[in-house]
Amino acid sequence: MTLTSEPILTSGFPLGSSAGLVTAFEWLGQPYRITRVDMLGEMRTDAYKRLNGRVETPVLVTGEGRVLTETMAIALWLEARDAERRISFEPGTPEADRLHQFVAFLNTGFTGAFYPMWVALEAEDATEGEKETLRKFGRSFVAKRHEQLEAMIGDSDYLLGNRPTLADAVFVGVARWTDFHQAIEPRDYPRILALRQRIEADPAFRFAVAIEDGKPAIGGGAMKGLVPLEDLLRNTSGALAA
Ligand SMILES: N[C@@H](CCC(=O)N[C@@H](CS)C(=O)NCC(=O)O)C(=O)O
Repeated sequence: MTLTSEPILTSGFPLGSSAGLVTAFEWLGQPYRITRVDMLGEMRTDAYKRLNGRVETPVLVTGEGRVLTETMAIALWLEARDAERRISFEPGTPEADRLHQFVAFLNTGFTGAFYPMWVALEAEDATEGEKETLRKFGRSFVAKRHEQLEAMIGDSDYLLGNRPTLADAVFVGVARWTDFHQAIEPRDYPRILALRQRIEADPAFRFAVAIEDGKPAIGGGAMKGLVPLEDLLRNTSGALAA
């Protein structure tokens, strides 16, 4: 297999935040491919470490074969290609500034709040007491960021008006972690809950989850096929990100 001119996005499973960016690609509607990455297994290999030295998903390989990591960088890459402004706003406008503000908050404070809970889950050497401390702090961080996000949400259907944008995509990839960790009571944050329910019912997100789960899925037609990780790694050695 050789890499095509279509960009390739990794979809990390289980429960990768990258499902948000897959959702964004679906909403954008431009051709792309997906490489599924088992974050508990094949992501830990030396070959993957050469793709992303921080051993994380998401990773985007552009049509030119450049490797781009970090959710925010990939979101801005999508914005730059969204000439029809389906999921973003004209750069330089107040709406675009606000979109960046939401994406930054979601990708830093909101996403980061869950990290103690992931650490508690994965820390093999931690005592039960240490894990409980991590979970306790995690729950309070997640609750604080939920309160803040709840206050940021207005009366519109989506974060920035009545159509979904990159901000909604970044949100939906992460917001579901509350269920897995049972970090907060979702009904305490009715605007966030309504937003989640709206986007989680969207065919684009349902497609992203089906791909994550390894189920057959078609999507809106922009996704042109799956690329095995070994092919992606073979074809990107020599074009790696920092
Ligand atoms: N700063 C990175 C963080 C990405 C991130 O946290 N990825 C998680 C999955 S959603 C990951 O790969 N974690 C690796 C691990 O759990 O070991 C970004 O925004 O893209």
